[in-house]
Amino acid sequence: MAPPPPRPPGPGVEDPALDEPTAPVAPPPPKASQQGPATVTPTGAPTGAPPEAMAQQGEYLTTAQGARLRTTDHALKAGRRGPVLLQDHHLREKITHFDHERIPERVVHARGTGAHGVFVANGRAAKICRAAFLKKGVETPTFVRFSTVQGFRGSSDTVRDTRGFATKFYTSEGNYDLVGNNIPVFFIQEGIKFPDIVHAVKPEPDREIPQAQSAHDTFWDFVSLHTEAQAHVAWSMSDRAVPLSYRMMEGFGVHTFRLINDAGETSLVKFHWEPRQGVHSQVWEETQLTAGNDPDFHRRDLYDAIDAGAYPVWDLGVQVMPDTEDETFEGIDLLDPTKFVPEELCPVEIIGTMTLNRRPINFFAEVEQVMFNPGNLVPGIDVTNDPLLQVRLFSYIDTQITRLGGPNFNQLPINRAHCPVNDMFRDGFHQHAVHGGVTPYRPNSLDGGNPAEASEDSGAFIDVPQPVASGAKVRELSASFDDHFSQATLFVRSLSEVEREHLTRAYTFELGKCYEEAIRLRQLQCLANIDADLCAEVARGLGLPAPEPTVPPADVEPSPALSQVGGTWPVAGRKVALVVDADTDPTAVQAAKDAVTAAGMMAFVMAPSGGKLGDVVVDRTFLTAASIEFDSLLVVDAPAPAPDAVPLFDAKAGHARAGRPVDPRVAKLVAEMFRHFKAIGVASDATNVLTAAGVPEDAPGVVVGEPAAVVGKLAALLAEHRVWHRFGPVAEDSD
Ligand code: HDE
Repeated sequence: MAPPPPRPPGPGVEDPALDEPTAPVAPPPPKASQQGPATVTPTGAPTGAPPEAMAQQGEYLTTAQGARLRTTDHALKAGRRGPVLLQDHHLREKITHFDHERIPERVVHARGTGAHGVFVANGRAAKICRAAFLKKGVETPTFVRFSTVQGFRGSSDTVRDTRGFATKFYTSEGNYDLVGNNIPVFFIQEGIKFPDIVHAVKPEPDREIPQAQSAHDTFWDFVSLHTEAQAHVAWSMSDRAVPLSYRMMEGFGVHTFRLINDAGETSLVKFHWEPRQGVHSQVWEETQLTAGNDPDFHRRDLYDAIDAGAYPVWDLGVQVMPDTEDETFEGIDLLDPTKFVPEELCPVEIIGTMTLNRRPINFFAEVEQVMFNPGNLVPGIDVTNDPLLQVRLFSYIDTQITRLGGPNFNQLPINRAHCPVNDMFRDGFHQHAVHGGVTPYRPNSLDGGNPAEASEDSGAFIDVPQPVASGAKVRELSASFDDHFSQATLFVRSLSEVEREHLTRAYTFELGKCYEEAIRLRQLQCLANIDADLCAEVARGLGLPAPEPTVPPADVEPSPALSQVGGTWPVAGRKVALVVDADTDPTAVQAAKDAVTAAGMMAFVMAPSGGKLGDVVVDRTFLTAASIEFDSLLVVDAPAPAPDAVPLFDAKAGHARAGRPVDPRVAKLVAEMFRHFKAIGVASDATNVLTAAGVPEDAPGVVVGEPAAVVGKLAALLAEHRVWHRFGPVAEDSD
């Protein structure tokens, strides 16, 4: 029988737990890789304190006022067994602060991940743009936040959605924000419709479901009624909306911007971020398994890669188009954000490179509190009259007033400019600056005339004096905005066969989740106007008739640059699982690991249980790892079933096929990776895992041999991302 718990000390008896104060310990220094942005006051003066001094200071626990505390574990009570006293000021400050820890999440793009980086300009933009940070060799600190759009802050990373790609450049002329997406077109042409599309895609208001999904009636109701959304919808149904990682996404500024050079000449540009890692996606079943296995998959992937030194790199490019009076290029209205410019018509010129090399010290302080604003511009970059962009210029400041609790959000360390700021804004909630002087107005005589107004020569931001069209005030758009289908057609016809198959399934899946037949029929009508074959295939899947087009599908030239399939990419940073058994020879494991690392990839040793094999650390166990985590797999040794070690898995199921029995979790792992088109390597004497998984030894992308030799072949397969021809010319992912 267990001994009775000790009695609490009686009245007047000292509690021994309170007798021993804890020994003083210095706050942990920030890791070298986690230094915050330079700390300056909002007037540009150094604070004199390093970033970490803004947080924990000294060795002792204190109140918010700095008084050292005797304990933070016991409230002040009227006697040991008595009520808690209102007098306990520390209890009240602690609970009050906790009560207010949460801030409103972003109304869109609530779920996100951020990292610090550096941008280095190659100077090629200097001929079109006067911005200092684009001059050759200039290095500019950056902070990037990637996000999903529709889900809540706690939603899963791998849902079908557009991804945000927002970059803050801390330039010497002020902060420049490029607040883009991973899809180059947008759902709506006018910002005034933004609340409507967001209401339509967010969980339906009666039951607040589904979470982070577009596969529901209100979304498809909206996009089939507002047919301008159809181009973006086509991208959203493609593999672009299920990226494998944030590292493997393109970014687009979406809108057309106006650049101005030192000679005062202007041009119209579209911004592109091109990942050196390639543009890669998950397959549909993989996204769904990931949402359950690791909802933080993209966040973890980014931080794991940075920690491993596999820093992701993007080239920044521009499509440069002449600034003509009608603001069109090759018949494309450059003010219409539902249109993109194919790279074949206007190539992307690379103007610099960004490397993300540092993760945040504190997620809330940096990723949650960072604010982006398309109106944060620097001399040389200006906006156009795109009616979506114009509304964004209002929204992003406005939303922070609620989200960050007042107008002083620019003073937060992550949002501060790294150049001097002298703005005459004063007071307001959460004012951090102690502004000197008496004249937050100008001109003034009392503060010696400070601050002065800059001229163009001293670096002033000058709005491009673009002529404004005269005419009546109207709530209308020009006729060129009426074409709602041709770019959807262009996108659909530019996909490879396997991508097209994924697209068809996505439409069929999403519309199949709608309850209202009228909505499905209306969207089929839109598909008929985009591409008759696509419409017929989706209609067949839905069991509905394919309608005739109301507008004949456009006769468009495909843009091969839009396909993600058919090239080769660097394999640096790709993840390979090394499957071993509890008694595998550690020398063989180390050799396989060395071969993977030498090829520039990341190796994860996966064994039946944790610990070490000889000197080799086990990174994952069969219980904790899942196929979705890895790009490829190498079975160094076939693990036998170990029923005692797998209490959460039915060890009797799954390994009863021919051959030596195999741990069923490994058979499942191999089967999933095979279905997901991933390259699989197997040691010559471990082919029974293939038998157990039902995978033919001679299937495409399955390599059998000595582990070290297999690694080279896996790397070559991985360079093409997936073995798309595994199931024949048209891919069969399993959904
Ligand atoms: Fe946004 N958008 N947006 N958006 N957006 C926000 O700003 C808005 C649009 C984008 O990581 C909000 O601070 C309107 C296009 C990104 O913090 C909000 C319109 C594009 C992010 C807002 C658009 C974007 C946001 C929510 C139509 C691609 C995440 C919180 C006129 C070019 C930024 C916030 C981050 C965030 C409004 C359209 C990209 C409410 C009104 C087009 C990447 O202000």
